[in-house]
Amino acid sequence: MAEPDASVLDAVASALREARLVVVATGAGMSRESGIPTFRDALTGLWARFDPAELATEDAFRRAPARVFGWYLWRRKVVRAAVPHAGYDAVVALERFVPHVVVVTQNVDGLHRRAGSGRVLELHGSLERFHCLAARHAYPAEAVAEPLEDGEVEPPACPHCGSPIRPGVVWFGELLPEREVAAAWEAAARCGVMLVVGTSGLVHPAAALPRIARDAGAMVVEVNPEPSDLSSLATVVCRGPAGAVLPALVARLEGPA
Ligand code: BJW
Repeated sequence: MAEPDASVLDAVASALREARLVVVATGAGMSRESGIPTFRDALTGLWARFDPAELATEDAFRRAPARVFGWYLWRRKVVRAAVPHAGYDAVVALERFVPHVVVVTQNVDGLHRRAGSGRVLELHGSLERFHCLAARHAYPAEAVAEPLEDGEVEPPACPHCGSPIRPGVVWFGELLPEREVAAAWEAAARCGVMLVVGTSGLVHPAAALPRIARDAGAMVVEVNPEPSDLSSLATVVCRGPAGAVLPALVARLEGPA
């Protein structure tokens, strides 16, 4: 896919140069060029007959714990084998040009941290954290071994209360982590530019962040090869993949103003 017009990229680069705080709000499309399927891509292989939206709930886990737990361990394996692409490096590089950069991600893959971003707020948890279903007792990730084969995996029992261990992610109907939400909402209300990268904008409350930024006067820039639910409220739309658009923006910041 071609890059957006040079004039669009120039306008965004110039707003980035002026901003004191930039929020980079990312979704699953951010990781696609690292080989991680988006949440709404159809699953392949062993998991092709399942709908992710129907696996990512407490009800699904209660009904079929081994299926849901096995699916998350398979995804953890895919993520562990993935390497952050050039768009991730560009987000890290932004920190050289903007006094404050906050990454607010819906992703559970940890790629922003692995790439080296300094301030990352994970709104939907992480594939590398676990806790028990009943009491949320933390369970060490290193105690959850990679299974020899992909497929169903019985979750271990909590050593404190015997309840099954579940992934430390936020399922539908669950509250997002309070501290991350407070920090993300504050950053959205104060930023000069928000880059909204690779999200369909379907899932709340994360989908509200661009509107908060826009209402507070920020430039909201959508980076996505396809239109999304957020396109109409974006100030500027960069139609293209994260791995091309974000490095192109940083290249402009590196050049003469
Ligand atoms: C590229 C690209 C490339 C491709 N470069 N881009 C208000 C209105 C309506 C409903 C609600 C509402 N408030 C709350 C709700 C209910 C619900 C909700 O939002 N439902 C909607 C589906 C309608 N929300 C919740 O339940 C939330 N909790 C909550 O609100 O608590 C309070 C409450 C409690 C009880 C009752 C009611 C309220 C929790 C939401 C948790 C979401 N969790 C998941 C799973 C996490 C664990 C896991 O990964 O398994 O998070 S769902 C899933 O969707 C995952 C994602 O983080 C999230 C967002 O998906 P995302 O990132 O946008 O990905 P995709 O796949 O949708 O889009 C990819 C995009 O990338 C596309 O646009 C592509 O074009 C693009 N792309 N290649 C750039 N190379």
